[in-house]
Amino acid sequence: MNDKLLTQSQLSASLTDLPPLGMDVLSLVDDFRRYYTHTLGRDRHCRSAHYAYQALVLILRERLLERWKQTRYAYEEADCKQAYYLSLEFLMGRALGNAMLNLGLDENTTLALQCLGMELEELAEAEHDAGLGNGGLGRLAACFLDSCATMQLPVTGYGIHYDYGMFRQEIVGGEQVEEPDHWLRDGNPWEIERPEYTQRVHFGGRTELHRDGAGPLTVRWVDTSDVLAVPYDVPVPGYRNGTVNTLRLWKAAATDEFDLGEFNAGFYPESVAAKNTAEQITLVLYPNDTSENGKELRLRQQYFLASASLQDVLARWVGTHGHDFSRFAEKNVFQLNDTHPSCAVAELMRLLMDEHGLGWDQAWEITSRTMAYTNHTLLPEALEKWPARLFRHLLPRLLEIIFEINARFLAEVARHWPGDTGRLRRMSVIEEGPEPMVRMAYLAIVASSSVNGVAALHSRLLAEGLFRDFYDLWPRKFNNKTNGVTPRRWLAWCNPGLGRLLDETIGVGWEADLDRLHRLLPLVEDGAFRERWRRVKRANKERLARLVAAECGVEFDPQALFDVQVKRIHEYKRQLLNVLHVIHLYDRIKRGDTADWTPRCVLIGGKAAPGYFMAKRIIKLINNVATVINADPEAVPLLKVAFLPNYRVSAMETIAPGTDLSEQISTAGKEASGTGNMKFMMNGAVTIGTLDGANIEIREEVGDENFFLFGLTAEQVEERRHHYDPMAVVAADDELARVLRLLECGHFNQFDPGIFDPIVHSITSPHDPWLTAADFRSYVEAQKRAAAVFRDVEGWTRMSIRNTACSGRFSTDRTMREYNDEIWHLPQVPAKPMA
Ligand code: 26Q
Repeated sequence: MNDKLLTQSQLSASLTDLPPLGMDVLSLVDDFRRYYTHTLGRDRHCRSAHYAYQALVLILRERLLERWKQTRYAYEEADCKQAYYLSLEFLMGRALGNAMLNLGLDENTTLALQCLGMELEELAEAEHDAGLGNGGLGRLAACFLDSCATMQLPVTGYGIHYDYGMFRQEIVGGEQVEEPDHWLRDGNPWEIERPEYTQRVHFGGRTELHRDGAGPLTVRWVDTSDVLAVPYDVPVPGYRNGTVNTLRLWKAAATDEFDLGEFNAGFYPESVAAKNTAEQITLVLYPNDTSENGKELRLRQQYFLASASLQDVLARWVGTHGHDFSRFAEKNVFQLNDTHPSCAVAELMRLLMDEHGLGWDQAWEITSRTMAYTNHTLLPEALEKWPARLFRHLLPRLLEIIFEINARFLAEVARHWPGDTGRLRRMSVIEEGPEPMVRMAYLAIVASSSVNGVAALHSRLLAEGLFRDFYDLWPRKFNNKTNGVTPRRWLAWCNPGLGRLLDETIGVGWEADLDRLHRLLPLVEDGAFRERWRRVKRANKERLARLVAAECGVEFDPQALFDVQVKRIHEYKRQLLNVLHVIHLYDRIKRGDTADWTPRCVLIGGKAAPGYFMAKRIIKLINNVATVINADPEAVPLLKVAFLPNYRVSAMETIAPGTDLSEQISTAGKEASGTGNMKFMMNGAVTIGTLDGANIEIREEVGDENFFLFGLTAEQVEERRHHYDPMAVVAADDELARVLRLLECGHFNQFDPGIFDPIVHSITSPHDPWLTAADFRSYVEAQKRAAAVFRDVEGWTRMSIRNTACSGRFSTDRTMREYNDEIWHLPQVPAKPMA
């Protein structure tokens, strides 16, 4: 027999079955040199960190790829249920450190680089953040993916491959200037284009009824303008477990079909221009963190994501199960990250009925069993609504389906509450009026088997307030899933000093079992341990001070209290309250009221939506106040203020470990959860905060003696609104009156008279929705308590340790366990072992 030749199946196996790559230092050094010289073509004259970064990525990438394949094989063979996380945002940040850490290569790559005479930190800085998100919601999606891979859950993220992510913020003359974020300028070595899985997405056109012989009446969506969706896959490694899950990002591409009519008529430019319209869909992320109503391009993005992702899942289903959909709902679940991808509800109905021939009832059964919706906001004005007119123009078939869903839903409401027309009007998916609107949250609720909020208070307020009617109808749909953050990025990677201390004291393994941090509690009373804790914090504060010096040109003294508020700039988050306190401290310094002073460095950072006037004016105020205070020799030893430009994921990796006091000061009842609060806590910061969002649960975990609480409760806020009189508050509080006078008299805007008048007006208006003045006094008192404890070095260290020790609950591993136990019901599937 011809034993030299390989059979076809041996050949195809030998094509993809390779011996595992080495994970030892020598293999890494060898591979690095080969990539650097032979793949990237660099030599000893090259001094740029960029190519060294590229070589390092190639090393990690191939080690990810081999595990990625083993994970796919495992999911295929198990033929198990899978979940799909649909999100317009995945705020991934940098991938290098995460890949090193999760592959278990962090020590060996550091050693390999040392052998080659290079510094990891310098290479890591060469990576652009993947800023494909606005803030909390997008970063939450990224943390979820990390935890799902770590828990070996078959979960795929579906998102958009934006050419431009979140804008880069520059501060010019104290004001925000937005610059485009061309994060793909140097290419993205982490992604893999998979044109073989391209999907086609329809827009526009009209619908037609059709009957084939004696068959059922069917609908055709015709005369559409189509756009191709090309997937780019990003690997999502689990923590040292051989699993690599997938984030699939869709990029829009024009179909190659020219508009022949226009082309032949001699309108060549017009026919080519269509290409631009198609590719615009994934050009740029919308930089608003609340809904911006009515923008057609945004609705195109949303439908593009929903349609491409669902077609992808259905194509895989048909590929393995044929056209039998009877078990589809047992095997698939879609988690909607807010209403942004909620077109998916109507799109799944359309695909099942119009493309796969199912009847309404079977399609509805599948849709309503597979959809689950997460809400991230309590602000009624932030609930997404789209004009029905726009829907009809862009997605005519979807609007028909939405009307039918609504008609059947309202019939159910009418059966439940006969004659209650007020309720029908309130609950309708279509808001009636001169411009009828589609209420996306209601569509998502009606079609989902689960509706969840993101912190206990938030979920309760959804049921009692915003979605009350729906809760009355379907109480069992509603549930809470308190957010978390991944302890791999937000502790192990960003705070290696603390990580080492943990390994040496509570033992290894806390990264994937964060409740073990409780083992720190007995060490609180160990003086030598507290000293080691302080040394770690001190080094992290020095690192943060270097960042602030480099980015803001302000010197922070690491001995001082580092008081930090970083998040999107929004009135409800009350950066203004923080500034009022800073001005009050400055006023005390100028009055000589500085006995028992705690020196303090206040850092504020965050982006404002480009069209949000008040948020931008608040940024200007922070910068002006910083300029005045930092230039005053009397203030300098006691108080420093800096605004950090371009706050982003990679900046937070330096900020959280170096923070003493975490500012979580939103008006109670407005912040759905918050997740920055958890990152700070994990890294040993103490929180000053209101009873809002997850702050409540943070305080429950750590105990009220280790949390600086202030302010009205959510209930008190709602009650107070009815008779709110901020001028009376000011009249009764001389220190607040003095702060407002400093603002009014132009002390911080000598050259721009009047620019802060809108801010003074908002604080003193009886209609101020954020009740800033109402919480001023109790905030100042809480700040005084914090300052006093900080002077008691041992007392503060105890609080700091207790905060880390009690942060285990805020790991997204816990959050994902709850999603899985109560909503998804996925098996844990380990990757196939490597040969
Ligand atoms: C919608 C339509 C059109 C344009 C933009 C948008 C849009 C985009 C982003 C609306 C909202 C967002 C982002 C919201 C967000 O980040 N919410 C935060 O979610 C976190 C994770 O659950 C919570 O911790 C925060 O409390 C919540 O504010």
